[in-house]
Amino acid sequence: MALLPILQYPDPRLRTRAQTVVEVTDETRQLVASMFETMYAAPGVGLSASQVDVHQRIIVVDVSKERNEPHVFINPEIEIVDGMQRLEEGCLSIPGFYEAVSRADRIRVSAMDEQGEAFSLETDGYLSVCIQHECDHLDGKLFVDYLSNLKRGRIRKKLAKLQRENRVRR
Ligand code: K1U
Ligand code: ZN
Repeated sequence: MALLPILQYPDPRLRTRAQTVVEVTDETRQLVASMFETMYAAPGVGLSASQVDVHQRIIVVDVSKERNEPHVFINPEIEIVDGMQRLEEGCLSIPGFYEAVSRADRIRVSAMDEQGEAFSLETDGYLSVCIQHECDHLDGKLFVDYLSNLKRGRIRKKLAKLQRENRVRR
């Protein structure tokens, strides 16, 4: 297992569309273990392989308070079941910024698990939001893309300033 560096917005690699996983191997399972380690350390409630510069369709999620309900989705496909919700979202690639985004409430996700077995899960609320956010990453989409140009521009400027300041301090 290893802590993996997380790409920071506006890194263009975050816009890459991830490839379908053809076979789940020991290498896939090692990547998943490192993604969980990285997500828990950040700390975060989800992480996509895209954010650690591995462009394969893999996401990990754990929205439980006790941090003991890990979910792995390989090649996830989302079907919207019903409803809409609006919750605040953050992103480990855009640290320090939280904004409300409207998304589907109840969804069904079909995917493969770490053994390569197909499964599906129906869920809503925070877990649903987090899965949708992570699946967006696999398509090169970020939560700031749902915001107005004005809000996105402000976030970009503030982040650039913070990144400049960090570079000077080091
Ligand atoms: O994809 C990511 O960058 C992870 C992101 C997931 C997410 C958060 C909120 C709504 C939708 C998706 C994060 O985990 S940001 C950090 C965060 O929300 C958090 C961190 C520690 C404890 C609780 C939440
Ligand atoms: Zn994110």
